[in-house]
Amino acid sequence: MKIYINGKFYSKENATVSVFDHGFLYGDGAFEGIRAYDRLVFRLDEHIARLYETCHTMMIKVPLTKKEMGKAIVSTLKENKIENGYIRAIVTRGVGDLGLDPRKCYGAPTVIVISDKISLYPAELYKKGMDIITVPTVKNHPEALNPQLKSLNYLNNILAKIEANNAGYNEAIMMDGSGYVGECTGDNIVIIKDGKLSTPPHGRLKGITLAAVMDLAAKFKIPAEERLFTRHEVYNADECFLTGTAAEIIPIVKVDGRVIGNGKPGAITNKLITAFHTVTRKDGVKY
Ligand code: PXG
Repeated sequence: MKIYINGKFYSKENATVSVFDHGFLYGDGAFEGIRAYDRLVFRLDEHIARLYETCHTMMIKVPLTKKEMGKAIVSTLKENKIENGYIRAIVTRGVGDLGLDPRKCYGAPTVIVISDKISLYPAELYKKGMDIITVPTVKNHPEALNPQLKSLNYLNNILAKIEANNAGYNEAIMMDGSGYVGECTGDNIVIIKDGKLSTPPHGRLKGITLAAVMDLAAKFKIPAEERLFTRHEVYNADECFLTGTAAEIIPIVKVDGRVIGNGKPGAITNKLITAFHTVTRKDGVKY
């Protein structure tokens, strides 16, 4: 495996950063998870735009243009001969001293691109559907940490994941501070009731997979809305699924012990999954 760091490729063993890098010391950095299917990078421009927006708010000046970042991502895929896989692009504040003051980071931001193969959940769950729970850890208040910031600091989500894992589950639904459904630890959530899709309007990452699913829903003339909903509505939905670059689309068949619909992945969910598989192998940046 070859890993891109600041314009050069390193073997996995030699791909290291300084312990003084603020990405390591404080989670002071940004990242993106991206997927490639049959040598097509899915929604590359959207991922790069989101990475640069996070860096802009964090006041990290990415030392590459967006075009150069796209080239770095594609060259990492080529270097590793990956035709179908996952890409992690990371930009950190760079090397500084032991204080958190970003002005003390004297080096340029660190840019890292890793490409590998991952499947987030066991393969059979994509067919059977997954059983998940809600957890006590609520999402960070959006005015404390905006959910659009895909920063290297994922502790809020990791704590929720630990709660799910401790209870014997793979994934957790996190509520927002008002008790409405927010999102999962690394995925957006969609419920379907009477043929209509609903996803929370705010307090969650504007997922690129979710946007692709909403485009497909529009194409199929399936009504969709962004609105607040509660746990009760999740329990009583006809169908439910999660979306994310790492997770792709995974059906949810039970939440907190309540069976969703008939306990099997629903017809609309399956239709969207099939269409998503087609679109990801058709649209994208070719390499
Ligand atoms: N919400 C959150 C909190 C995320 O981190 C998504 C939604 C889905 O967004 P996209 O744009 O990918 O459809 C994410 C992204 C993991 C992992 O290991 C998950 C993400 C990123 C990195 C790792 O579960 N999810």
